[in-house]
Amino acid sequence: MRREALRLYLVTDPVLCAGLGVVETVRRAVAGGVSMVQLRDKQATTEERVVLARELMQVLEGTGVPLIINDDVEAALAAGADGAHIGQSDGSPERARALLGPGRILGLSCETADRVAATKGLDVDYLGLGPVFATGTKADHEQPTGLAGLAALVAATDLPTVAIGGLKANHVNEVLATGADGLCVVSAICGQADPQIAAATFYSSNKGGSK
Ligand code: TZP
Ligand code: MG
Repeated sequence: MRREALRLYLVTDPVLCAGLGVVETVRRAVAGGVSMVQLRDKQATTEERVVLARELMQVLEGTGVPLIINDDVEAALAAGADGAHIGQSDGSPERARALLGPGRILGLSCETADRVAATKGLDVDYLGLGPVFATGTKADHEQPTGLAGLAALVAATDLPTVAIGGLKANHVNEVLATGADGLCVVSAICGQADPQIAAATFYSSNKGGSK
């Protein structure tokens, strides 16, 4: 996969996206510059994820924006999505890669230096690192890394990396300064009045406030 695809990675949340819906949120967010999309719906069945993934693939057709399915390799395969993303308790990366084959994208979440070290030799395409900051979007998330902790995790791998957790448009410069390839966000785009503007704010010169 291209590292640039990780520049602004949108993870969808069906509750936060309830107003516009996941499909319309993604359509607008991609128009605003989102470079990769992950369908994440913890409550859905594999069949429901396949249906939604197919709708999202229509929206993404011709954009070059990859669609990744969270936690559900079978749904990714059945829908013909670009890949899957797994966490530390979602089955082994080896199993996921064996099912996905060599051509699809496999992402893995890592929260600690030990977990990053354990990816050595694994056939994964990118690492999701964090949470960088505490976030209300993920219940029971692990201890936040902070920006310095993120930098240490990035330095411990040659794989492409994307930072996640509590990230807003005003964090772009600090996150990229750690060496991460991009930012992964949920609430900074999902549930925003205009997901296109929310996405575009990340890489515009006006970051919508300073911090
Ligand atoms: N994994 C680690 S933090 C997180 C996930 C899925 C949620 C990030 O959500 P937000 O709203 O961008 O903080
Ligand atoms: Mg998971």
